[in-house]
Amino acid sequence: METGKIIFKIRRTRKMLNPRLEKELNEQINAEYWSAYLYLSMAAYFENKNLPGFANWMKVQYQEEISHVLKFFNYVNERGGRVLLKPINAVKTEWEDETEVFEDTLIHERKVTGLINNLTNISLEEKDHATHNMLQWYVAEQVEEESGVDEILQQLKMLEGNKHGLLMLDRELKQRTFIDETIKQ
Ligand code: OFO
Repeated sequence: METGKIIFKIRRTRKMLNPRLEKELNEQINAEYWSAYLYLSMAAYFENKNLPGFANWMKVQYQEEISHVLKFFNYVNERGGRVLLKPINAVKTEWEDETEVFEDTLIHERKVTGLINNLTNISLEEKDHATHNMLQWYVAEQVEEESGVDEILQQLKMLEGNKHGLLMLDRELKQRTFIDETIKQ
């Protein structure tokens, strides 16, 4: 048998990922990429407003989303599935103020939580316990995402546009650094 045919046969027999989940996981890779793109757009907005701390926070958020993409990417491949990248839709580029950015961020993260919960439900319906187990990392991550964003949003609301307070918060957000939480598991 020719080498190409052997590889083809091995690849076919290696496939373990449920086709419905393969499709849904590909959708989620796109959604996570869109999240990254959105946060980079928010970072650009803050850079333009001379708020380097806010911009830094969003750039770290961008890096986190890319790590979420890669975790799904690696998982699909590990299970013998096929990653098919789709186009990334355009994102918002202008906001009223810092509070509106974080309101949008919280709305977005709640939406992502819904997507993760939906994927988890599908993994249970399809009795795919490996995918269900992998998704638990994202379930926990979404709790952290929502609570971290909400904390900043509440602080912004308390400031009510106070410039000094805003600069203090900017200094605090500058401290955030990227830690790849996906490799801890
Ligand atoms: Fe990937 O957690 Fe935010 O979107």
